[in-house]
Amino acid sequence: MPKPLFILNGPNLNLLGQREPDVYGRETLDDIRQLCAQRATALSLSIDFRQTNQEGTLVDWLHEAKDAACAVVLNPGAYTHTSVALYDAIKAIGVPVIETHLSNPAAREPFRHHSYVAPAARGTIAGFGSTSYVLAVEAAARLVAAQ
Ligand code: CA2
Repeated sequence: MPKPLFILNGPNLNLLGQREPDVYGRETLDDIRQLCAQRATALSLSIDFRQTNQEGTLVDWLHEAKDAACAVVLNPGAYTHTSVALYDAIKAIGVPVIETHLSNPAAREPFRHHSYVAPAARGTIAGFGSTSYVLAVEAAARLVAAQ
């Protein structure tokens, strides 16, 4: 078994399933955790699934991933559009990071069109609801297998 796949979730994603189902779907973050765990197990990966509302905690977890994770699936939430600190952390760790979004920010308000994370990430998956996470787990498994 390789090191676990970190799946890191940023601010307000703990509220999933309670508000804005038209944008983010009806599933809770725990539902998404279970989907990811099932897919990861089928791909012989383990996951470490976390959520925080704190930008600095996401930075700390990315630093931790440097030695402890095979890859990172990251939904930075609104920090996608504001955080140079996340860009710097991803650049610093040398572990592939897959930027992942439930919605398609490019099709939403203009302030969501820029991502500070995208230029540092290995790639981005967005717009498929909870399936974005499943696709990101699959992409991570391929990256790990190719390493
Ligand atoms: O589509 C995504 O996954 C986002 O990362 C979600 C962020 C948003 O700021 C990004 O532009 C795109 C927001 C997550 C907020 O989640 C909520 C869940 C339920 C109710 C309200 C917000």
